[in-house]
Formats: sequence, structure tokens, C-alpha cells
Amino acid sequence: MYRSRRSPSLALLVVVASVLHGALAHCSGSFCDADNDYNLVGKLADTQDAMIQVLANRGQTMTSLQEQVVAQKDVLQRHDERLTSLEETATNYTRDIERALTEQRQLVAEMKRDVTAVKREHARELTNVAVEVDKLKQALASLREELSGVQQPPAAPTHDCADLLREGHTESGVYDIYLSKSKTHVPVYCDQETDGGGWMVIQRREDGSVNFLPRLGQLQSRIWQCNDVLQDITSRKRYQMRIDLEDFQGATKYAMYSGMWVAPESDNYRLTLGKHSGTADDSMSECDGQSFSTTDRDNDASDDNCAQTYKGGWWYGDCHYANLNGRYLRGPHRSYADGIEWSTWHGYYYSLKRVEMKLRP
Ligand SMILES: [Ca+2]
Repeated sequence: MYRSRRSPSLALLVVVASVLHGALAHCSGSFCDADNDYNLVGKLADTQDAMIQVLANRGQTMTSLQEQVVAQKDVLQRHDERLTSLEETATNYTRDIERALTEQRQLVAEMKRDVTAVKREHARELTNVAVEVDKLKQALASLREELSGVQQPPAAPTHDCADLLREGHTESGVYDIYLSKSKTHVPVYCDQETDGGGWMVIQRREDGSVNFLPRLGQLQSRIWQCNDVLQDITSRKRYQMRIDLEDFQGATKYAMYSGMWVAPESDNYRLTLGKHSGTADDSMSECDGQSFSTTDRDNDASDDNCAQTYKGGWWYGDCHYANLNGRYLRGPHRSYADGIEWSTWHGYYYSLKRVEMKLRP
């Protein structure tokens, strides 16, 4: 409430005016002094003017105050309107936020439901997988039991000394090898040392005996059987042949042939040798392409019987440059070309101390 500090003065003026007015009314009678009355009237008039002026001022002040009140009311009205607008805005925001929160809560609830459903589904699938795994384990166990009753297939047969070397048989000696055609095993001597090993010795001369393959006996009695074995072996894969030579002075040489093959009996065990190499010059050139001859089977290219003349079963052509199945004559000899000859090294009058013919894939 508006309260002016000048209100006591106004009230005093009103009281004074009332007193004066009373006195004036009192002195308007016949008992008032004329001078005093005059002065009093003058003072009253002055007071009345002053009061009028004061009242006028107060009126202006009141008007100004009323205008200020009106202005303050307008300001308050605008503030009220602004406040109302802000409240509406806040209400709208609150409503929007609550709506969004509600939607988010619904979304989260839906996601939780989905996750729960997926978890449940996965759990079911895991259970099914576990069941299937158990079934597979049982089937595998059954299969193992069945397999344990089945005999293991036989290992791949050993066909030559190179196979044996790969299997870990690194010592030279006699081993059984498997013949594909005749489906039998036959003992052979394996040289597992010379030039990396893996050599199958098919003929050896180191004394008076003539050994083709071990335990197959002497040349004259078993030579055809030996040729059958050679045909069997060399028909399965391509073999190189090495011929080691040693004379009685201890000198050694060797000859290599890149593709040794013995034809079947129907082709008289014809020999194929391939390309020559090695430290010994080639003395087998006459043998290449020739049938095998013995004293009683003249398959050579000569008018004579080379096997009878040179005392050996061999792949004679127009007789020979090498006669590795000839007689064991121990070095120099007088007879012509009937010893263990390698003519390109020692001619036809020198019988070598030791020879070996061997095959390797
Ligand atoms: Ca002949």
C-alpha cells in the first residue's frame, strides 16, 4: 500500500483548519474582538489557501501515483502474460519430455522382451546342438568300435631297395621285395651306401660263382628265372642301371645307363639300356637292343653261338664288348674274350676282380 511521509503534515493542516473553522464559527458571534477577528480571518484565509495548495499538490501527487500504479499494473500484466507463456511452454516441454520418456520406456521394454526372446531361442538352439553333438559322439564311438574290428589295409608293398631306403632300411643287406606281376616276394641284395644307396643288385661277380639275385642260384640253373624277375621289376617303373667295376689293382670305374628294361620271355628278354654315362667308357653298346642268349639258346646276331664261344649267358649281339657273365679268370688271361671283360677299359684279355649290376628308380 502506498503511504506518503507527508501525511502527518496534511492531517495537521486538516486539524488546524478544523480548529480555525470552529473558531471562525465561534468568532462570527457578537463576542469576538474586531482586530483579533480581522487577523484571525486573514490567517484563516492564508491557511485555507495553503491547504488548497497542499490539496492541489496532493491531488497531483495522487494522479502521478495513480499513473505509476497503472504503469506498474501494465508491467505486471505483461509479466503475468510472459509468465503464463513460459508456464505453457514449460508445460508443453514437460508433456513432450514425458511423452518421449514414455516412448523410450516402451522401446526399452520391447527391446528387453526381444532380447529375452532371442536368449530363449538361443538357449533352445544350444540345447538342440548339444543333443546333436551327443548323437554324433555316440555315432563316432560306434564307428570307432566298428573300425576297430576291421583289419587295417596292408601297407603298400615294397618294390625295390629305394622303397626300403625310404622306409628307413639304411643298412646294406638282403631284403624281400614284391613282384607286381607274379605277386610274390623275392630276396635281393640292397646296396644302401653307393651314391646315396637304394640300389638293387641284380648281378654280382666276385669269385668263381655267378650270382644274379641272392638265393636264386647259379647262372646256368636259374638264369631264366632271374630274367623273369628282371622283366617283372623293370616293367613296373623306369630304372637306371649302374655297373661297378674293379680290377685286381684295386682300380674302380662305373658305368650308368638311364633306362634299363628287360622284355618278356616272348621277346627273349631283349635288353634296353638308355643313355650311357659314368667313369667307365661304354662297353654295353653291343648289348643294347639284343635278346638274351645261352649256350643252348642262340638268340645273338652272330653266325656263331656267342654264348658257347665266350662262356656266358648274355645279351650278345655280334658277340660283345662286355662279358660280365663270363669266366672268373682273375686278371690277365691268354684265352680271348671269355673272362669277365670290359673291353673299353682292359681289352679282351683281362678278367675283372669284381663287377656289380644294380638298379635304382
Ligand atoms: Ca648266332
